[in-house]
Amino acid sequence: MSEPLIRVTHQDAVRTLTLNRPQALNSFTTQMHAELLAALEAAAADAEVRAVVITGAGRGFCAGQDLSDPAIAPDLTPGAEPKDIGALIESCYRPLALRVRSMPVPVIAAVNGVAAGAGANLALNCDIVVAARSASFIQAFSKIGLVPDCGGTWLLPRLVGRARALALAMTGDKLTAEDAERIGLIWQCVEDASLVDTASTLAARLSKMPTRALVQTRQALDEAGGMDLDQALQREAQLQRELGRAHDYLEGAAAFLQKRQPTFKDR
Ligand code: T3D
Repeated sequence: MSEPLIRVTHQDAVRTLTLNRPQALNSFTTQMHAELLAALEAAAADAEVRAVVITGAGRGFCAGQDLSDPAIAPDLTPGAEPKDIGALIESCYRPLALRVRSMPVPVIAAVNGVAAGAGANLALNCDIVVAARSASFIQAFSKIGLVPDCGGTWLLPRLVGRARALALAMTGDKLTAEDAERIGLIWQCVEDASLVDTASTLAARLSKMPTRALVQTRQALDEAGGMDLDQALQREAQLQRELGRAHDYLEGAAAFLQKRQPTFKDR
């Protein structure tokens, strides 16, 4: 039997999904897309899962689209009809970015090596990005005549501002993990040997927190980008009204007052 392109492991309430095409730096084929989406759907549907970690096998995190995939690679025969890359984005990268961004649990990217093109933006769609010091981020699209996809045009200016977003996207230069942390593209750069431990400790910690509130925090932050202050304040009131009636708030407040550890369960 052939190796799965997404390795799925589970420890306590944490589901880890490992991109598994190390020989091609875990670049995306349509099969890997299908397996990753299915693994994310399964994690979303499983009430036992309270945090997800996405990482890569081997020396890379993900080098974006597999440019040699016959379904996508340009046909170099003179006069050949160009392939419809937009259709690939619609059928694979758009569902992937939307799925990661709407997961009902926190999602951590543990970036173990180079993250290029859509691979970089897969990581940036995650809620918290931790990267090994030897990892790097490359908006490789401009080098092959494309624009950032997998949400890159939306994510980059929000994360690092228009000036840095444009420079990263136009030059396609490699950004080290250390610099990615410095400019606020990612949360944390750690020593290579500490990556797995840092990501799993963080995921375990988040898995014990009030999941619904964490996920609504992500949604509120994303929505607030398109709102004025008063709209954001109204949305906050609406969310607090809903969360204030839920188990986790009552448990969290009671545990604080009773000086004990809370047990959260809303998802
Ligand atoms: O159709 C479309 O393009 C639409 C989709 C768009 C979404 C996108 O993601 S566009 C961006 C696609 N990605 C890239 O352009 C990145 C291409 N890769 C690289 O520039 C370099 O590989 C890296 C900078 C990421 C890493 O460089 P390095 O020197 O560490 O490794 P390498 O030797 O280049 O790669 C190792 C192997 O992985 C190599 O195979 P080999 O020679 O050992 O058999 C290489 O060909 C393969 N590989 C790396 N990236 C890809 C890939 N194979 C297919 N597709 C890749 N994207």
